Amino acid sequence: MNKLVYIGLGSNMGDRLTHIEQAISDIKHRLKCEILAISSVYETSPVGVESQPDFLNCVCLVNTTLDAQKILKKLLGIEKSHGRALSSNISPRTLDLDILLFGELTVNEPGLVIPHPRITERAFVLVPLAEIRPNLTHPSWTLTVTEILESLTYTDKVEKLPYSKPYLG
Ligand code: PH2
Ligand code: MG
Ligand code: MG
Repeated sequence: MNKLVYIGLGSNMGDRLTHIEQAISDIKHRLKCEILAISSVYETSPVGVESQPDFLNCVCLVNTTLDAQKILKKLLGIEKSHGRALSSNISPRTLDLDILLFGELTVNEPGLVIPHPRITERAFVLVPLAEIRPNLTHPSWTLTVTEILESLTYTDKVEKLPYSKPYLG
């Protein structure tokens, strides 16, 4: 069964833009999936972690037949190939790949919770998501992604890189 999967990408270490751009290509090839949309790349202030460099974040939407655990495994493999150390979840990272949504499914397994539990409170995820799919919703949400974003009060920086454009298919 084909599934629409939203993947969040983040980098705040090394050549951030190269990590993000290369990761999109890695996702396409290693997941053997079709990429349906890619948001612009945003520079964002770090949320929930102290004294770290700004992140670059974006979101991509893919069409895949793989199951969630297989995708997770492949995404972890891509993170590793970008030199990500698995030591700590709160230190700067060359590349972080998170499954945000997996079709309309809800998954609650060790190491994998979908929808990603903090999507609805993170502007650095909601802004790029709303850019590519403004009317997106999920059975566990009562609002669309645009409505969630509009109801969120945030002061964190989420700034589109000036030359960055979305790919909308
Ligand atoms: N990821 C985190 C913690 N904080 N802040 C921003 N701006 N962007 C991220 O990708 C991010 C974060 C943990 O994965
Ligand atoms: Mg993350
Ligand atoms: Mg992660």
